[in-house]
Amino acid sequence: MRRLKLTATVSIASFLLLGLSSTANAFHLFRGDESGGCGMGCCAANGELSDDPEFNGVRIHGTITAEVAMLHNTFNDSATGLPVTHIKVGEAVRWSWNSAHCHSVDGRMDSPSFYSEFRYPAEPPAATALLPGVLDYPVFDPTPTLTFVHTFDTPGMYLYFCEHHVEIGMIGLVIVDAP
Ligand SMILES: [Cu+2]
Repeated sequence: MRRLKLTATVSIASFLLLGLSSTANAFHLFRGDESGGCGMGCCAANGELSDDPEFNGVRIHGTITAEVAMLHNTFNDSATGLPVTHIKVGEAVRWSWNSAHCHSVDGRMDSPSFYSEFRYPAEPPAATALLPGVLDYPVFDPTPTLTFVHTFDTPGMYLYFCEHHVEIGMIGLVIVDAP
């Protein structure tokens, strides 16, 4: 009887954990393909991504004056602590993947537009998971291995989002002042 109870308890616990895990995977723990390729449009990448112009194989950026961390499902500007970034024309913003998960910086609804593409770090930062194998919830890692840099050359307000997490509020704003 006792054994039966124990088995039942373990089964219920496993069911709950499995349910939680698969729901979470479907929701926002998605990280593409574990083999380092692409999964559902999210591909592995490394180093610095940019859509700034290239000259002789080198990306030409403005001075990077703002840093935005991509956390669980938010954009966090290091200066404001909010998903709001304030710069001047000609300056650049650097976004960083601070965990192993899929994100994008998608500003394609504005003009001029910007887009990082949908990526996850091929060499994930050494972020520890909250409950490894059960809830691979990312803990902030200050040493990102994947970043995206974009230089803003036109004053204005630029609303952007992460295409994977937009429905749970992963939206940001860049305000670019005239010089
Ligand atoms: Cu995201």
